[in-house]
Amino acid sequence: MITCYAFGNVPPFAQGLVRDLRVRWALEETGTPYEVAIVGDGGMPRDAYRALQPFGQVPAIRDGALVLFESGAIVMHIAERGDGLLPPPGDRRAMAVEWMFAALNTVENPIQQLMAVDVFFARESWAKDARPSYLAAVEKRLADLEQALGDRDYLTGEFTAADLLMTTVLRILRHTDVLASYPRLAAYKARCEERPAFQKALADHMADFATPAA
Ligand SMILES: N[C@@H](CCC(=O)N[C@@H](CS)C(=O)NCC(=O)O)C(=O)O
Repeated sequence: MITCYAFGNVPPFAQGLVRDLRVRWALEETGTPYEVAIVGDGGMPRDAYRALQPFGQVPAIRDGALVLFESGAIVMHIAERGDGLLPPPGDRRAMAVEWMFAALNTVENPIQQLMAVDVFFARESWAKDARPSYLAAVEKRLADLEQALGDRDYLTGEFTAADLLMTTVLRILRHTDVLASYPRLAAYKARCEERPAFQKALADHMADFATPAA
């Protein structure tokens, strides 16, 4: 049985975005049995948790003797052991893995930076000055991503772990209306979010917070 570590409480802006959602979604898609262990807020003390996750961040998982951190590595691990998130080894799998890295390295970085100036540093004057350039960087990535997606339903044609990760990355923009300018991306994100596995993962993720968003 896999144990997925998640925070017991986060501010409302983060609920529905915390990266254990990626892990829960992958576990649900593959039908992998799992349990959730809460970190902090009456669960596992955060100091002790650092033995599992060197940066004190979630997610991490325990799978037998294996402890893993980094949401991308965890999703890859789950996808390799279950069915439905990665094609068999070969060219199609390589392309799915390519898009997993694109989601986390190329698309998430500018989106996370925009989130930082909008939320974490919202009161700083430098953040207000810098926002237009952070926004422009996001818009450039989204335009290129929409172009690359073309008229396909999913990044490589079939739903894979890459779409799972990309969807959770695009969700980080929910405090803005940026995605509305990219209708094919917005439809792509909605298509992925409609999946029953995502809906179950999101409901459970939200239910675990001690202080739910109003
Ligand atoms: N690259 C890491 C990022 C993990 C991460 O940033 N986790 C956030 C929650 S979504 C966290 O634990 N933040 C608390 C902190 O950094 O202290 C991953 O994908 O797992």
